[in-house]
Amino acid sequence: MRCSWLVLVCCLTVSMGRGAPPNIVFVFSDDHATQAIGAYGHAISQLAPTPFLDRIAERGVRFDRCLVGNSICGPSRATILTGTYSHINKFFSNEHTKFDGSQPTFPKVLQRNGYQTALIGKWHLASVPTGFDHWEILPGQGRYYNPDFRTANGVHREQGYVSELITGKAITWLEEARDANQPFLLMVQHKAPHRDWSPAPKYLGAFSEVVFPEPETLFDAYENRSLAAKHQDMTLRNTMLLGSDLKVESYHTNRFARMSAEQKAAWKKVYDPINEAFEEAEWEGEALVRWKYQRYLQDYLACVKSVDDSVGEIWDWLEAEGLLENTIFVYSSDQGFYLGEHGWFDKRFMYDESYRTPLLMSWPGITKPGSVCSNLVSNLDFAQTFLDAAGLEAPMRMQGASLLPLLRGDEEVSWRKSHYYHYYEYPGWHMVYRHEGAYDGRFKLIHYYDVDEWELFDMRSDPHEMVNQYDNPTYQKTVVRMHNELEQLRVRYQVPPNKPKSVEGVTQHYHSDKIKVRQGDSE
Ligand code: SGN
Ligand code: CA
Repeated sequence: MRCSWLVLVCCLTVSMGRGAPPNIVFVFSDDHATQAIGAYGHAISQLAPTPFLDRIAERGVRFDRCLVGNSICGPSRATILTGTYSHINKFFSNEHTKFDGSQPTFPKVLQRNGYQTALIGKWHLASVPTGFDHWEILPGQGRYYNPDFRTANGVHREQGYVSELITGKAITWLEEARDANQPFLLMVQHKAPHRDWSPAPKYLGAFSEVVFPEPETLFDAYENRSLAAKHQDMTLRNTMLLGSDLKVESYHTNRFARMSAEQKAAWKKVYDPINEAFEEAEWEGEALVRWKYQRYLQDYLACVKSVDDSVGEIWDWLEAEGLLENTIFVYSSDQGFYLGEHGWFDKRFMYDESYRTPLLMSWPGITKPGSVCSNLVSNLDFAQTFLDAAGLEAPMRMQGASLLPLLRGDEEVSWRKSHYYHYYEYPGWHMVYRHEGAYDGRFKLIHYYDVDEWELFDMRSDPHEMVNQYDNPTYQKTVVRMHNELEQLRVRYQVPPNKPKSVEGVTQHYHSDKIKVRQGDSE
């Protein structure tokens, strides 16, 4: 225990008038699209309900426009911890970066001010976590079946399914390690529903009979868009692998290396018949894309079920212990995800499905049950929100804003009118060109600066972002205004000038359906 009574008393005094500092339970997942959460009302989620996630929204606030500053795992996590954009926290991309744990983070501030802090699950920032009294993380991306965990004492392997193990560890920490005299921060960070979408034994085949509605843009031909949309390597058609992604065994020889005989038998019982039917059908072209889409969603949504269960179990535990009343319960993901929109999976683009991330927050007595907030909020704001809730000052360098006024339903609050985005990882997985942009809630301006191409979308008339209006004379006033907006955002957030690099000769694509076994799969 790191807190002294004096510190705790100071902390309690600071938050006087708000009652005891609240506990913060932050359940966080990886690549969870809003389309796959019942509370967001999308057709897909109606076929794969998420009752426990929906309960957070029923008791609290559903944020409809929670935007990420950089739609990729490590950078999003670095932003959440530090309350800063990538160019400030220096974690620009997943590749070859190590998070500098010496910088100010919200868990550190909470810890210094009387909070007990714990982190369990996916970390993906390469360095050792700082600011936590307890941590137990998955090395790298982590594994779905029988994963390794890293603690301060080294790495060990555990039998079981990753989401269930993480939930169990979180509840064990609450039961056994929590100090009832201190408020706490518990961060529960799931691997699911990240690629390769391997469901828990109990949910294997949970949706194999369900036919999910296809997105309107499944067969997007990327006309009227920049080169970036055409150049990416993240389509269901070409990039999604039959073996590792879609479980067709003949394309994948080493999936079972980590599984027990029992796990393997459960797996084969479900997938063998699906695969036999697939081999017989000999799908091609659009029919193959359609088959891939259904298989993708069936497994993705089965993974989501375990995350939903996790939320339910932790919530129920807090409620049974009488702790829920003074707990801010938060659910979010590191970014959104494409579930077939534009023919894609993965993220990275500033297009809506991966730019927008789920955010559900409940705080009894503060949040009005069932409220919806459509302000432009961001993962940049999480750190300041948690510190504000604890009655603590945020470090000056943090660049977001506390969501507390919005949680309280204060409609008069002055809030950002536009949001800044910047993606940096190129060349890299899925080959999405670097880009930055500004979004004002209706118009989105995007600059792919390595190829110097611009896009302007009118989200009101074109919510699926299919028509670039940048050169359309009708939109020229908006183009000028959005250029200004982008410049102002760059100044406000102290973004250094971009240094365009030629993309010529960069032809390396990471995937191909012809590759039967993905790199790094074997053990
Ligand atoms: C892995 C995935 C990619 C994914 C990145 C980043 N490939 O490399 O599809 O974009 O992670 O994801 S996989 O074949 O190994 O699954 S992130 O969530 O960590 O940003
Ligand atoms: Ca992710």
